Amino acid sequence: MAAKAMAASFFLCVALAAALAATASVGEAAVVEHTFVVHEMNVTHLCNTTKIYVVNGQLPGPALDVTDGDTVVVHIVNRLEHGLTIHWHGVRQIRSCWADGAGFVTECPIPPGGEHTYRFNVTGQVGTLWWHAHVTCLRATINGAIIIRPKDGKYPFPTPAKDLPIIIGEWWQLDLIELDRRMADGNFDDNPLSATINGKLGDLSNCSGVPEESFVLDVERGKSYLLRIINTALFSEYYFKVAGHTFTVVGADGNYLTPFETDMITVAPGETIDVLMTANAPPAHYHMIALANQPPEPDPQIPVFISRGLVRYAGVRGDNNGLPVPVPLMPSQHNTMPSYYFHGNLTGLAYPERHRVPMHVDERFFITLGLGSLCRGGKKVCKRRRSNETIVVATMNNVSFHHPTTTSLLERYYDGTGKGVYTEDFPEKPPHPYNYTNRDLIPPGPLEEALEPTFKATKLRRFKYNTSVEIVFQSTALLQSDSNPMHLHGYDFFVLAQGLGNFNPKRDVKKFNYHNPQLRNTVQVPRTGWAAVRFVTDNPGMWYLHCHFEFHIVMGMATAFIVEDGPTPETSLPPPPPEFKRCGANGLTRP
Ligand SMILES: *[C@@H]1O[C@H](CO)[C@@H](O)[C@H](O)[C@H]1NC(C)=O
Ligand SMILES: *[C@@H]1O[C@H](CO)[C@@H](O)[C@H](O)[C@H]1NC(C)=O
Ligand SMILES: *[C@@H]1O[C@H](CO)[C@@H](O)[C@H](O)[C@H]1NC(C)=O
Ligand SMILES: *[C@@H]1O[C@H](CO)[C@@H](O)[C@H](O)[C@H]1NC(C)=O
Ligand SMILES: *[C@@H]1O[C@H](CO)[C@@H](O)[C@H](O)[C@H]1NC(C)=O
Ligand SMILES: *[C@@H]1O[C@H](CO)[C@@H](O)[C@H](O)[C@H]1NC(C)=O
Ligand SMILES: *[C@@H]1O[C@H](CO)[C@@H](O)[C@H](O)[C@H]1NC(C)=O
Ligand SMILES: *[C@@H]1O[C@H](CO)[C@@H](O)[C@H](O)[C@H]1NC(C)=O
Ligand SMILES: *[C@@H]1O[C@H](CO)[C@@H](O)[C@H](O)[C@H]1NC(C)=O
Ligand SMILES: [Cu+2]
Repeated sequence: MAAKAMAASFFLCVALAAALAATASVGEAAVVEHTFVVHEMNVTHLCNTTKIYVVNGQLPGPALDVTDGDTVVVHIVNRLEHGLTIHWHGVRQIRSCWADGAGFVTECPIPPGGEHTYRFNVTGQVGTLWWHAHVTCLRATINGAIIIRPKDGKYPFPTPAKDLPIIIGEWWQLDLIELDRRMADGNFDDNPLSATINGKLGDLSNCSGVPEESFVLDVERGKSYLLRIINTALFSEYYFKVAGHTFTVVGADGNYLTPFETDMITVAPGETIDVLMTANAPPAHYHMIALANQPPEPDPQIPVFISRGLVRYAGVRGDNNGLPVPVPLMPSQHNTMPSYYFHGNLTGLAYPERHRVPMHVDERFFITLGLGSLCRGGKKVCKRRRSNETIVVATMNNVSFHHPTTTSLLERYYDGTGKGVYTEDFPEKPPHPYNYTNRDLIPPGPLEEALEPTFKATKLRRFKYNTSVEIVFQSTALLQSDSNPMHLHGYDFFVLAQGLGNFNPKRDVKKFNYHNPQLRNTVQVPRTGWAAVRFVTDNPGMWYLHCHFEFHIVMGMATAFIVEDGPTPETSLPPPPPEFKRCGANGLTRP
């Protein structure tokens, strides 16, 4: 009975939410207001009914459709028995760090039954970003697109007939809160069942021969479509292709790119890629495929994750006029080079106020990304090399980030009570150099034993306002040879260069692109390779920096940057807004 009453009031709320999704004009800029009710929902896939967590009954969740300069107000109603925050991925949040929604970094989770309002401006960005839950695994189903349209309505490319998000994700049968618990306990053996495109598993997945529904994109011959491709997966980078068609890449992470023609795009978790696709093939049906890539053995292997959808031309019979539907030829899932080349071909489209690469560097970081291990049960000595006596963790410069669980770093910093919670000594380089990309570091190689012991700590780094920071991220082969999509909150950085093997300043600095580098919030650091980025600390606050592979976050591949206030109110973080709920409000801080 209680459940029934809950359900009734819930539906009322969803109706209310729909009614509240309103846009009100304030001078030129608008206020875009939404209510997101986060709730449980039963969904059946592959003959199994599973409880999932969604916003307003939608999977993927509702898109925020805004114009550069708008104010966004989102009221969150948490109907879960679990805490969560919502992060506005890629939104620069200039002087609004309080609204960043990074759990335990900028705020404590909204407790079960709790509510919270996020209010922020979208300024100087255009293209595609996205929003997602930021308390661990919930983001697999609690996510949606943020579409930012240009102020003057003009694109630096022919205006598409239509634009739509293409959200590549994963279908998890395992309860996501259970997955969370298992990962926190050092168990990383769980896998999703399938890839998804806009929530659909696609017809390559079936149960007792009944295929799953496929995502269908209906097109008209001669028209062009802006596909806003977003990878929301917890685990994998994806290759995406449509048979018989090519793409013009025009943007990424809410910034324009120099148009680039390709027949395949690659998208890592956290990245967005905007492409134009013109329906210029003979009218027919064409398959689209999203395929997860992964390093080959001896890296631990995951199953093949694939979702197949359809591009369907108007006027073609449902059975494709009796003809076979062309399928795109995909690279081997073990070949990660197409990702390397794809990212290597992206450059920024210069627009004056945002494309000034800082030519001097005040602080320089070289950050290794890899795995390490701790002895179970707090022991000092144990058998290493992926033995069951260890817990595998992830590190940056040999520090595995310890996430606070009852407090937020921003509040501690703002209140001046950070002592005992964090230190400000995140190292600018690894403690001692080694051959980072030596494949013999992958078990059962002989070399990892001495390097894998590590430790957990909440080590941050503090910057003065207006510091020019350079970071070279180095993916290592320590215990595994994954790539690492590194995401910085509150900033876009210039991606100056990438390379394979170990970064060598003598050789590689020459390759830096100061002319038209891409501006990104996420950089895919290639497998056993490196990427160099630069940014200026012009946004005060507490900014999470982490790998966007969920298991790497949970394992500790993270830190946070404190950016101090500048000299004026316009360069300082204002006090928390009135609607901000401090940790401990409602007596609930934990999920
Ligand atoms: C989902 O199914 C379970 C088991 O049948 C049921 O107890 C629960 O109330 C359902 N939840 C929702 C939100 O419908
Ligand atoms: C958003 O912009 C408006 C107009 O410039 C400003 O008054 C307001 O304080 C900004 N809000 C936030 C949350 O930054
Ligand atoms: C259905 O999914 C649950 C996990 O949510 C799993 O325990 C169970 O084995 C699955 N059943 C089948 C028939 O696959
Ligand atoms: C169902 O899936 C199985 C295993 O993936 C596959 O071998 C089989 O061909 C599929 N059947 C249909 C009708 O798609
Ligand atoms: C661009 O892509 C092509 C084709 O994959 C590749 O040969 C080339 O090396 C790439 N360029 C860069 C700079 O990565
Ligand atoms: C570790 O594995 C060994 C051999 O497979 C087994 O005997 C032992 O019980 C395991 N220890 C733990 C703590 O799981
Ligand atoms: C580092 O390891 C790589 C891959 O195993 C190897 O090709 C390279 O020669 C090594 N470099 C040095 C300096 O030993
Ligand atoms: C990390 O530090 C530990 C000591 O705390 C050391 O044993 C290990 O070799 C270091 N690993 C790396 C990759 O630097
Ligand atoms: C930031 O620093 C640069 C030089 O490093 C200086 O030219 C500029 O005026 C500074 N900007 C602000 C807002 O302090
Ligand atoms: Cu990573």
